[in-house]
Amino acid sequence: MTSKLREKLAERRLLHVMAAHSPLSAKLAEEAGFDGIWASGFELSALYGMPDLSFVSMTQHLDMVRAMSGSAHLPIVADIDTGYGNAINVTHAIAEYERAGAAAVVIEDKTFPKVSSLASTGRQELVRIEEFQGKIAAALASRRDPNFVVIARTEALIAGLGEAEALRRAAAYEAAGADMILIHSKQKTPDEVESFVRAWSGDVPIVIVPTAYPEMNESRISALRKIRMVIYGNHAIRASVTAMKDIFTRIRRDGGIHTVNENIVSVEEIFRLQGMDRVKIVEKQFLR
Ligand code: SPV
Ligand code: MG
Repeated sequence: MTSKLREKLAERRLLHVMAAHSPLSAKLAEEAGFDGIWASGFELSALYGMPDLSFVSMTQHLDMVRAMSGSAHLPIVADIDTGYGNAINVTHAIAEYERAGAAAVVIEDKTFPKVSSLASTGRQELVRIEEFQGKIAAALASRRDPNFVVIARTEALIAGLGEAEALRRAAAYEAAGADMILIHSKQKTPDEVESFVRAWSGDVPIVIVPTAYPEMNESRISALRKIRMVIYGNHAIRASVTAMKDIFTRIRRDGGIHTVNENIVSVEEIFRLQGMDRVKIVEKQFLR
């Protein structure tokens, strides 16, 4: 999958990466035609009913990456937050994520434990630039496959440090060897990110997560020419919650499942997603 992601990146078009929190959601993203899976820390935290505050452990996240890579055929971009510690911890994390089947990692320049970037209030502290360069260098030195992509994410705009600091950090992370730069923003309009992208004079391409500024659609992203990956950061878990809330409420309101049956997928569709057709073949072959 690492070479598949590199091949897609070499096409020099915008790659569309959808968040997933389970093998099932990863499979649905694949069927919908996305280029990759975002193994989102936010989504997995929400799946466990927990805030995105480094509560989910590396082992829990790795288990999910492993499960998703076993069932979907798309490259996985793993959200490894701050790298689970310092540069030494990063060397361990990279080896583990590569082994688990990830094609790329995104590592962010916040302090551990992190606070969800999208939280309206909260501590958003960054580590020193040199320290984060050390983490990037550690990630590059520990990957066994040179095609494994290391994406450096700066939270300078999230931390309110302004565009100049964001550009300074992005340039420093490129100098440390990052393959791509993720610039994150939680402003309600695309202005902040568009301005950063226009000012970016580095050689490596940019990744964005436009959750907070949804009017930044794909034609607007492509017009900037420097963004090579858009991550839809939490739309799998939000879509699931929307659907479950609706159906659960209607079942309680209507006193049964009779009114919702037409609005949810059939059991046969779930059988299909579970791969029950394969089970039938194996049954015929081996059950004697
Ligand atoms: C995630 O999906 O876990 C992310 C993106 O890191 S965000 O929640 O917007 O920070
Ligand atoms: Mg995250």
